[in-house]
Amino acid sequence: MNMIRRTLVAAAAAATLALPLAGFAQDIKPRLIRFGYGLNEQSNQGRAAKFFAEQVEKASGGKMKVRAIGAAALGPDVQMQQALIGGAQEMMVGSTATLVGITKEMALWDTPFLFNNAKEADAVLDGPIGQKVNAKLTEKGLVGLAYWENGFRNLTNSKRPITKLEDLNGVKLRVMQNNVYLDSFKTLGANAVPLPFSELFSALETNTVDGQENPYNTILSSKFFEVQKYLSITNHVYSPWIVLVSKKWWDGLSKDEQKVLADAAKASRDFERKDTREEAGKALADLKSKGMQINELSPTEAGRMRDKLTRVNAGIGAGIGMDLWQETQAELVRLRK
Ligand code: TK8
Repeated sequence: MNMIRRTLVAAAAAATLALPLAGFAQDIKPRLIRFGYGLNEQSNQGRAAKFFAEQVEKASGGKMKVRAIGAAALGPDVQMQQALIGGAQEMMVGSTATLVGITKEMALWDTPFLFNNAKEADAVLDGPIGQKVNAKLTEKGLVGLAYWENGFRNLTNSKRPITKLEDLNGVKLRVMQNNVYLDSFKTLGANAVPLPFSELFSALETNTVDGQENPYNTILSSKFFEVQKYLSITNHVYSPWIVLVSKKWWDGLSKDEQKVLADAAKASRDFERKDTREEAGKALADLKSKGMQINELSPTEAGRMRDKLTRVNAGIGAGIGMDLWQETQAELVRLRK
């Protein structure tokens, strides 16, 4: 071997050793990941999707590229879930509530007043119970990477402030496509109508429905204040989002590629929860300044609503299995000590 050749071989070997991303597809083309979501780019969901994309790009040295596509341009939650299962789309983030038709255990998170605060939600979602529920997705062709915060949900409508249970009578209220929500609001006396989120603004605008329920952040970012006069603070349920991957596609990734996505999902979860909570802390004042009339239910009325809603709990327990239900109740008791 002559001198030049030896130097070249050594240099090539050094370059290979220095390559930190040896487990990545060495094609010229980066892996393209379509990451769909339902809210707009200016929402907390949009900001976190962008953060996730940046993390993946950085950690993979540009070998994996996330195209975050918002405003349900790839379809509403339910449609994207099917695209992931079939392998036609790689990733998404959406409400756990819209997943219940696929994985019944997800209905646990729809239990009215399950969590008293975000700290409890984080502990249960990120702990063994959250993992157990998440793991159920794999039998259905989905991989869940992290729970993000959608948030505590509150009621808005165009008819009247909801100051007591009876005020909900006959209010045509959009709910997510989920039986627990449907039962809950029927139980409260509303005329509950399931609709995908992507159809909600126009349904409110055209008075097809009178009201809806979502966290402050969404009421703000989706400009529901333009078509809703009254916001009644109920905090009736804590709603998580979940970052999902197509299992069909995931199974074809290298271990290193899977790790990049899993790590980025965790980092985006921490970013998202912090960002969401900061925004929620200011949102009420923002919504007021946009002209919304805001009221808080009196403790007595909140209690009446709570009592009525706990009646749907038996159905949730039966649906998800009593073991999971009791384990969750026990964990909450432990956390509250
Ligand atoms: C966004 C939805 C939304 C949810 C809803 O795709 O549908 O009301 O709160 O966040 O998942």
